[in-house]
Amino acid sequence: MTVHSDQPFNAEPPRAALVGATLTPLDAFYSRNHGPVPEGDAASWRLVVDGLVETPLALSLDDLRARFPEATETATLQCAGNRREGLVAVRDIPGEAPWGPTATATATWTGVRLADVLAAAGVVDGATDVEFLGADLSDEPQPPDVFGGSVPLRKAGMPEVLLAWAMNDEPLPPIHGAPLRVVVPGYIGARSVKWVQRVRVADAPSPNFFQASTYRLLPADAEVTRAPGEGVALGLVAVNSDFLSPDDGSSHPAGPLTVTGYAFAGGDRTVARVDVSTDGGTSWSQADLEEQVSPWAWRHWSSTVDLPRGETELLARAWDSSAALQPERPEQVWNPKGYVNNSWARLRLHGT
Ligand SMILES: Nc1nc2c(c(=O)[nH]1)N[C@H]1C(S)=C(S)[C@@H](COP(=O)(O)O)O[C@H]1N2
Ligand SMILES: [Mo]
Repeated sequence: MTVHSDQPFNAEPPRAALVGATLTPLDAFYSRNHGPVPEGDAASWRLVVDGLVETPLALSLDDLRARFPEATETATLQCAGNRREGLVAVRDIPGEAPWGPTATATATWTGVRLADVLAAAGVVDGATDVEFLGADLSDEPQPPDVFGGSVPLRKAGMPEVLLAWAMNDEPLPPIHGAPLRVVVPGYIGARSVKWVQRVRVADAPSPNFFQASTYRLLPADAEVTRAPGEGVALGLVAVNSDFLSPDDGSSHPAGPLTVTGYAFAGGDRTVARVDVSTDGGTSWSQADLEEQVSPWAWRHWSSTVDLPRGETELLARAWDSSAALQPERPEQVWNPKGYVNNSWARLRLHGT
């Protein structure tokens, strides 16, 4: 793992660790934290559901298992900071980790549907948003506060949104949010709140720092003030892709070479096509896409290219099911906090 920081723990695997597995092994799943992993014991833990509901609830894990049907979804998480290093190369982004292309991963999540829990509490008229609050205290906001965020009520009520206690059929590891985390497929990773202890139904987006002040896309010329409400709140993940193998900067005999990667599109879009170029985008060949295992999952792809002798920069670009194409250059998408670098993937190879 490349460890971007120890405290809080932020790490991503080498590209090679993601090759060949649509479901990411837990030891290769990136970890993104804004505070320390909270201590707590699962027996006394309760999920509070309150706000604009008829009947506020306080549910133990046993209550959740007993009162609601179990549900499973395969979904990709992607951090809004994934591939930030490509933006840092354009212009420095102080205070933000230069994540590579592997702050994204896919798991099969098991728990209960948030919609079922909201129905049990009874959402009242006038509700528009559902806020999730974790148990971890971050010192990024001043004064320090728990990590949180929200999604629109219409998304929260969709069957794919889970309160999950298992990941790839294993108990959810503490670093990934045990005893319970939210999983919001199609949205930036930040909305999938870990160690969730409160679900609050509201008539506005969450005022939590991580919704109101960060995870917002500011125009390139904006100053980072962290004043609430600036820029555009990130939600749906834009179409993106990158290479997984071979390694960036590696040498290979000139001639046929198989390259692999992933592509992902959020919202309710899926990946429709991936192209690879070895000549700077003059010509492209269509990559072979792996099966779509779930509407909420990435697709891995592979392509056998003819590697020229000498230094070559391979390019990859993906289209989603709305026919949106990744933008070409990181300069076009640079923003002061370094979110959502979905410019074309680039891989430097040396043909010998
Ligand atoms: N409570 C809590 N939930 C959180 C975070 C956090 O710091 N605290 N980080 C978020 C971010 S920014 C991302 S990208 C995902 C990462 O999930 P993972 O660490 O399980 O990969 O969790 C999200 N949920
Ligand atoms: Mo994130």
